[in-house]
Amino acid sequence: MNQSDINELKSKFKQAGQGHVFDYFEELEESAQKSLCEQAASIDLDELKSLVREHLNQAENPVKQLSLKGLAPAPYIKLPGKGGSSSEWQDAFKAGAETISAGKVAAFTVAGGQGTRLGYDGPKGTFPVTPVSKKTLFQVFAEKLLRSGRRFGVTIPWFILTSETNNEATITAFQKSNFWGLDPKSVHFIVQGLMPAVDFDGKILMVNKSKISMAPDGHGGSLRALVRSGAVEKMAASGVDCVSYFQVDNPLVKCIDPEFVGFHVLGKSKLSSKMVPKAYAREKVGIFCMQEGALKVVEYSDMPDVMQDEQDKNGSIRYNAGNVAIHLFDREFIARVGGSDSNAKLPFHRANKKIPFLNSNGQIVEPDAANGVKFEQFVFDALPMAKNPVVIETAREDEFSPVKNAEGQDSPKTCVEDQLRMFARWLIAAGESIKTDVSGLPDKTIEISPSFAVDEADFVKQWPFFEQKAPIREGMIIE
Ligand code: UD2
Repeated sequence: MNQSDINELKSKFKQAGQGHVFDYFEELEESAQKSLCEQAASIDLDELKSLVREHLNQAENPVKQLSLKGLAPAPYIKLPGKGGSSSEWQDAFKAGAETISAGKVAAFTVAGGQGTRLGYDGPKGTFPVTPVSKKTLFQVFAEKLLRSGRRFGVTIPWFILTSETNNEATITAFQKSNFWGLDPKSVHFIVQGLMPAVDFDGKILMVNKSKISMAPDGHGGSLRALVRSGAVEKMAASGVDCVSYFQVDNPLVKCIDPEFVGFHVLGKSKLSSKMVPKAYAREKVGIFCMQEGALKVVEYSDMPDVMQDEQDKNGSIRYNAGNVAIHLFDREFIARVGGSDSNAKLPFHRANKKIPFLNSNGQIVEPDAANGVKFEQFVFDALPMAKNPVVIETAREDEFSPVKNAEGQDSPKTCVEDQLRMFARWLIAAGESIKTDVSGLPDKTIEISPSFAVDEADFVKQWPFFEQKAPIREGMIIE
């Protein structure tokens, strides 16, 4: 950046009422000046201005309450054992298997989050999760993709969303482990975008004299990151039409699920999703709903308690379809929502946070209470823009056990136990006997490697080829 570019940048910030960003510019060393300019240049001031107007100028724009008008539970395709049609699921498997075998499906993991709740220092994907060999989340996904690739005779491309803070550490973890046997050329890291944090008057917060306070733009930002990074073009060039999206925190997820792909393709859907029936009425998950003919996810916090507690005529929870953040995106739809269509942008949500900042006396302040706002996009806000959205049911015990908290619910302990129960079910389905308690937890700590089998049906097929079967013993790893 030459001097005239710098002057132009400064004046743009001044005009936008954000001139304070450069208050200490003259006293900075050249390298710090350079990095501040780079940070500043990455900010879309027009976008920020409209966000501040929409979210912070309450006099002009009072907080919009979610309209509940016409809200109804979303329809979904039920599992065969729960009222769905077996033949429909078989047709879906066939269509999905064909699509995957044709190389049209890529995996996409969002792993840009900060993982603060887990209290783990490092990219969440490097957190060990399996019961015996303590494989990390990334290794579990890598092995699932290897196995699915072998099953369908293709190499499945894998796109991983990282953030500026964890990108390098993520890549290092992959390199150290030789990509767990994946072809490094099939793995693509994408750094997600950042948004500036602002105070309650809409002024950009500074971390120090040379650094703007920026935060990842939410998992919804993954769509524009896929476009901006050229990943969508890469997908198009290699014939990928369908992107299997999942979060880094859930090792149970079927990264590549033929039935899900089949329903998506047969339904000509632009964006498909999986639901699990809520565990209890006020479970803290987003809920799939219909409104004015469009599918959407309503966050539990936006849904009044009475509505969350509503029951249908059978006495079941009426708003039952919990969002587990597993989706299939049509590639062209990503291109539209992530870039080319200015009428199809994801909205930003406001989150009030405690954000350390540089005050007007040039001192760094650690606030005791929320003092500022971060802006994030949510991926499920793309749903109302998607044609023919499909929602299918999945069983919680087979596909959803995220690691979110250090203890209690959704913790490493619950996740290990859920994996053990699932492995026991697979062994029992394959004809083995294994002792379990009433919750299905086996009396032995065992592990089935994802490179051996990715789901129950796959396991039942593979099991006859496993040589040292009996007895099922403590610490056994089936791989
Ligand atoms: C999300 C959903 C919730 C439910 C749940 C299922 C929201 C607001 N809520 O809750 O409805 O579906 O997941 O597990 O989404 N991430 C990024 N970049 C970011 C922020 C997040 O990549 O800027 C990734 C993060 O690494 C993780 C995922 O997105 O893989 C979810 O993020 P979270 O832990 O903030 O979402 P959570 O658990 O509050």
